[in-house]
Amino acid sequence: MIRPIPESELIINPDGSIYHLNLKPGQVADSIITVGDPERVEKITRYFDTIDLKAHKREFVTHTGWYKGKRLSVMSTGMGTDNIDIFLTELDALFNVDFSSRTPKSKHTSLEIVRVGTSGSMQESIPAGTHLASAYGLGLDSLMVYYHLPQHGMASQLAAAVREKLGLPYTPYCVQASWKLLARFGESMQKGITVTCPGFFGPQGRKVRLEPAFPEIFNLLGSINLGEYAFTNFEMETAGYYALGKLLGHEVLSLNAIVANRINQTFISDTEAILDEMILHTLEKFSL
Ligand code: R1P
Ligand code: URA
Repeated sequence: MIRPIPESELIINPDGSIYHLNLKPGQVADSIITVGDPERVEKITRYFDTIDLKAHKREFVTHTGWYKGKRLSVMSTGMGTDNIDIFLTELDALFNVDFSSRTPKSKHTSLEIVRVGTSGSMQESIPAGTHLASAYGLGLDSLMVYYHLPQHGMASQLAAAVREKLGLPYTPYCVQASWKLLARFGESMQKGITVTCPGFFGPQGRKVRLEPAFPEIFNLLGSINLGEYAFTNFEMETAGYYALGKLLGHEVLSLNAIVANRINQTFISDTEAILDEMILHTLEKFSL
């Protein structure tokens, strides 16, 4: 007999909802748009025909409803891969764990998850205003130290090249996007390797009052030339999504609205307009 997952490991609230996401099985669609900013959820679901469920707890806001005949959920995660650990583990449990027996279900449900987020470009040729689909996510954060992520092929070569270029004391992790979702949602977009950082300032080479340890990080990464894709942009979640998504058996793609260009030090004034275009594109592709 399979041992139930103990109460301390999979925490279910008294009302039957999962601990952080505050959701019960059945309340989330198997096609999901994710965002960092909780206020962006409503900016997406205002286009829905109906919204059947709204829930929130902490930074995790969820709306589930219908867009042109397609059942979708839109969920916010807050910032950083530590949040993605909580988000993807609990989201997966809602589908793949039987809450009454507290055991994994024998039939696996694979989700389609598309992140719609903002990002900064590290290539002069990719200006603010660009829509970019992440072909790979390279994580400079430590989340994957705590899981068993197999690393091979191009992804492991990219991770080794970054370690060498920056002289890091550890090897980053690198994971490919869902090729299926990349073809479907990213076909018309710029593609590249997204570098996921454990912070917005120092880890992305930004100086406000403190001197970053790698002030040239965007030039160093931007100059690595290996394979089909260049290192193109910084953000804070993609690699965590790709790595945990792969381990949990889900299709994941990260779409980035480039709001800053780090080389020519520009920031787009109307971030809402470029995000809105990406939102409408994503909704349309889901509805086809
Ligand atoms: C930093 O400003 C935040 O913006 C990006 C980063 O990944 C980080 O979460 O994504 P979102 O716009 O989705 O939050
Ligand atoms: N989000 C990031 O993490 N970095 C940027 O430069 C812009 C958005």
